[in-house]
Amino acid sequence: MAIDWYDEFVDLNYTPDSDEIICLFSCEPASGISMKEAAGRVASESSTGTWTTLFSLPPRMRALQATAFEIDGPYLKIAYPIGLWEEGNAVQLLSGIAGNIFGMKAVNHLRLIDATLPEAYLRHYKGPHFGMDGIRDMMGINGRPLTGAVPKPKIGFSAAEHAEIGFETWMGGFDFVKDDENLTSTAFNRFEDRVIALAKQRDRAESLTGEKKSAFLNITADTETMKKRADLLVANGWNYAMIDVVVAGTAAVMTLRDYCSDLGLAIHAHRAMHAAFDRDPRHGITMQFLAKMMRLIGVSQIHTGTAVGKLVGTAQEARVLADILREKKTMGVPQMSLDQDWGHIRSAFPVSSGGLHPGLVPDVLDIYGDELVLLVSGGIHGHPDGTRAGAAATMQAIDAWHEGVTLEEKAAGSPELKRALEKWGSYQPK
Ligand code: CAP
Ligand code: MG
Repeated sequence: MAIDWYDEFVDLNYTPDSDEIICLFSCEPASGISMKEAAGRVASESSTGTWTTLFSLPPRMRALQATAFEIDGPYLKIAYPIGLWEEGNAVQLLSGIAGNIFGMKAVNHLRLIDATLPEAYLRHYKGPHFGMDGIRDMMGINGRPLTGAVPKPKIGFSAAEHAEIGFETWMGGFDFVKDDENLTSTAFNRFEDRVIALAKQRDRAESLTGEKKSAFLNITADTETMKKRADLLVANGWNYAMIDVVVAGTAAVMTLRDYCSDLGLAIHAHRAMHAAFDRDPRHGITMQFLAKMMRLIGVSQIHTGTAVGKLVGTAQEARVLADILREKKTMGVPQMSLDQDWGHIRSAFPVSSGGLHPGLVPDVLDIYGDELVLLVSGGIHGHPDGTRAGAAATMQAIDAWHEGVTLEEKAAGSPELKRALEKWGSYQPK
């Protein structure tokens, strides 16, 4: 008597239906387990199966079984019938295709690389409230990246000090002041105080510059508190909320997406904790899949790396992430991503941040182009002449890239950029 039925979840001649979700995994089977046996186990455990044959198996269940249909070296593709998935519930999708399977003894390593979501699945999601065009219209910014900075040190300032640094950032030419991922509402910098103090400085900067200024204020907390903080943002004239989406969780992001959308708030998604599961190339979940989920749910923008800054991530990965977020139709890159027709789902901005300074701006823009949110934080507050000069130097570096001149050539007529290059040159921090 057969003790298990995993092989019923593998059919290398199977052609998926157009409404099935297709997942790409990489897998290293445990010793004594073939790739085909591992594929059956992954498809089984992420759909209807379990470790043993069952006393009874209603025939209709077979219509819900996933099918491992392609094995190419360590890569495998699995098709999931649409009936497995609750309409509009991204949390349940994760429980299925990114749940138990990572702990199976049959695999030494398993990595969820990407998923192709069919229209039959996409139709239940709203996606980003604004899209990149909507954000640009809201801010009145065209023809260049949106720019922002986090006050540094990343936590410790009072609300008043934070707001003063914000003013200097805006007066240097930046569009946004961003809270850092670990700044929420602390004894020395209560969220309410920061919202109000920064709004006053914003109004000053807007009246002095004639430009729209905004901020990514971090509402991250339990969901009910996040809703209250979103209300406070709107009451003080803000048009963005920031959420640490990985630590807050997919369910919370789904709730706040609709809540913020009703309030007209865009969502800046910080991805802190992502490297706990996306850094090891052999195991976990890629940033590509996280970016796809967050666009699907509907954040307005999410961090996607710099390639040249202090945090891991290659230029190719950054380009793939940018396509997943920005394009109407994403073309898959072998072993990195799958094709995706986004249908009605609006676009989202990639955000490049982490160890950047004016000397690295051209490298980042060579990767992303202008359709980007560029965050330079230590790279402006560490400028020899202070925050405002640092922001100005960064804007001069963006201009240099647009003009097709080197930073050194630009620096000849841009004193703030000159001073930045004297300190950092093209140093790539680690
Ligand atoms: C960058 C940053 C961001 C990282 C996040 C920091 O500051 O504020 O959180 O960019 O990483 O705290 O390090 P600096 P990623 O500009 O001073 O480095 O963008 O890869 O998610
Ligand atoms: Mg930070």
